[in-house]
Amino acid sequence: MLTKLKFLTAGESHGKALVGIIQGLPAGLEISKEYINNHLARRQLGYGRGARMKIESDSVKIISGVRLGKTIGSPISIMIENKDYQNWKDRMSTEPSNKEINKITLPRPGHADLAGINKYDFDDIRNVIERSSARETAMRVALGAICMKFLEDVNISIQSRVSRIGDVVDKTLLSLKDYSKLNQKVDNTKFRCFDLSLDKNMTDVIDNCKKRGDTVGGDIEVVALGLPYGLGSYIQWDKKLNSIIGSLILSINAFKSLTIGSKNNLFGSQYHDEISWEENEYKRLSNSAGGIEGGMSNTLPLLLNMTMKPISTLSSPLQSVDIKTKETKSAHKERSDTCAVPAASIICEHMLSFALVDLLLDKFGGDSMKQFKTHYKASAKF
Ligand code: EPS
Repeated sequence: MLTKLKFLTAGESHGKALVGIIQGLPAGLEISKEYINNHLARRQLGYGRGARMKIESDSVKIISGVRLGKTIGSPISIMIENKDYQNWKDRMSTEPSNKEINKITLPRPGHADLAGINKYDFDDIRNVIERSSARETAMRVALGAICMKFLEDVNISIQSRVSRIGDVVDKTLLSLKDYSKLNQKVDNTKFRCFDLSLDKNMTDVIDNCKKRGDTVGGDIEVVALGLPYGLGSYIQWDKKLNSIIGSLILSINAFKSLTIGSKNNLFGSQYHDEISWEENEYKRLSNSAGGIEGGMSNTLPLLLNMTMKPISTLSSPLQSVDIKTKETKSAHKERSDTCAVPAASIICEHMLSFALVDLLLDKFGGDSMKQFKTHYKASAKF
């Protein structure tokens, strides 16, 4: 449902590399591989991740679309090499092989395995595992980082926090000031959780899960600040800001729900955000709508809450059936994460960045950053 931007990712989890292309960004946006790498490093953090993050130090190669540190309007293509490929060369060879390669035949409940082999007529679940792995989200963050730079240049910021791991909930309600410095506060902490006193309980949840061979999910809050009136539209279903954001966020691996604004929607009189006129501008007495009314941004902070289910690869596996023999057996197990909720909060930020840049370009236009900024300055309303 993006209309100005197009982006694609490719690459298997243990293949040679992840590859990404984004098209539609204006010329003249300053971007560097160091800037993108800083965003990638944030996705690699968080307590509860598996050994893979110790192998990889995700770093991008810019192949095209950028010249002398600035975008030139052509498709931007980038690549992240998988260091772990060195350990998978035979199993992940793109050439036919005479070597004996073990097939994976025990689908993991909750993963793409069972539906995937039936859909594509595979007899080896490895073919499904490789692309359905959340490894692919590294490329989404890398491409999204370029959009983040665009947003930064027009004073729009996206921040996030983890608000639940398992049954440990951070109930802190954040003020506008808290939101504006959220990443500064939570980046480089163990869980990206605002209330640092919950670190011990969250650590215990993950350590206990790991001991049991289990996994655990959680909740994430993402906020965007500095949006003008009117990103998105009420005129058609696919133009609504909420539907565009929904399709991007719910495409993230293991994401099961998204709420925009308040969940407390029993009575209209309590829910809706009353309007006042102060100091020559409209103000709101609350923000239950989470910054979206009628499918459009209304200048208030965009507030998103999402739930990530527990990861489906368990080291004490659940019941499954061998796809070859039809015997009841334990599901396949392999290295994975106990919890990836902190990393997922970074992925959410970057998925949101595609939606916001697309809608900014849709509303204000421009083939160069200079044109875009001129249009934005002249007509954006706050
Ligand atoms: C991931 C890399 C993967 C997993 C995780 C995400 O590495 P590996 O499979 O080599 O251990 O840690 O993938 C999953 C959670 C999944 O369900 O596939 C990454 O780079 O984020």
